[in-house]
Amino acid sequence: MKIYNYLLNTINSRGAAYLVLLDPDKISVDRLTEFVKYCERAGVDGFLVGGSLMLNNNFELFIKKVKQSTKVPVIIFPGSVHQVSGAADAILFISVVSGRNPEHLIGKHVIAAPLIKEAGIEPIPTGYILIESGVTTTAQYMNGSLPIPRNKPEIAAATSLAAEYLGMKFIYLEAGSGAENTVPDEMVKRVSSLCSLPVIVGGGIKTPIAARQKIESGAKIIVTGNFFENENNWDMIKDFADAVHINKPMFV
Ligand code: 1GP
Repeated sequence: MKIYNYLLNTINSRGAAYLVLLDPDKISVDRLTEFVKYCERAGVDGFLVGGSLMLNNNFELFIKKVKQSTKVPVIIFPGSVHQVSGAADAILFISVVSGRNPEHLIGKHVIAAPLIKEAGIEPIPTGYILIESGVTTTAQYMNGSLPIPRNKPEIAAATSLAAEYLGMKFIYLEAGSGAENTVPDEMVKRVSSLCSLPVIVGGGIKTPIAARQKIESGAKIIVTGNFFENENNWDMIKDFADAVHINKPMFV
């Protein structure tokens, strides 16, 4: 429970937590150390590592490199059962509760659980909820199930409550990497008010203002990935971190 508690403590002390997603397929290994150090200096609270596809075979090496470059936790955000490594600190043990595909609700988990035990990393049970966000995202396509319509916050809220009753520790409202539209603020509000689990929001967040709006709607953890795959945006990482850390004034 070390990393789970770290995230809860960060939420308590900073108002919310900010995680940066590193997709091994999308970030050049040459600039990885520099980027990770840059993020840590800017106030990023941890890293998620993973991707819906894995086009290269260097997952373990990638995680080791991230771990060597930072003191903040490195958490696997698995796109498949092949993304398990003892080099990380924890893994989001995600069940796609928005879908009705048994493989992504429990099937893959049966295969992954013994691997996680052997790797000795902390599993963090997370109810993962795909939200319609414009064009079909890779996450939606790979999952093979319908996302929740973006104008149906009540379905997202009821799904989150069910995940809470099933014993999940976090809810992840996911618009999908590179989404056209972020998870609607109204949906974040409805989920956060019905369900008492901390809510993670990610997908398509491209401005500090958008990140702050999700926090003001009740999100407790923000994830960005795509936006910083463009190196020209790196100097905005601190603005994102400050926007998320609602206990601190913004842009100081
Ligand atoms: C995807 O929520 C994450 O799983 C991050 O999305 O890459 O669009 O920031 P972006």
